[in-house]
Amino acid sequence: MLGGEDAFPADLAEWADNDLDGINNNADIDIDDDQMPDDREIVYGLDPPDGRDALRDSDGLDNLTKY
Ligand SMILES: [Ca+2]
Ligand SMILES: [Ca+2]
Ligand SMILES: [Ca+2]
Ligand SMILES: [Ca+2]
Repeated sequence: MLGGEDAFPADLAEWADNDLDGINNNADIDIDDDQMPDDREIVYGLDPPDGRDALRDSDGLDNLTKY
């Protein structure tokens, strides 16, 4: 959970855009643009705002390939 951080406090519909792709985090299914949806990152125990973790794995296969 990213609780509480709102970069646009004046606009309740506007939230931080973590990956700066023009889609606010609350509407963006992939907030780090690593091509793995955030819900899938959570399933794999990854960090949705971390754009590098989809390519980081312990078994030699990157998580993006497995996805
Ligand atoms: Ca975004
Ligand atoms: Ca992602
Ligand atoms: Ca995105
Ligand atoms: Ca990630």
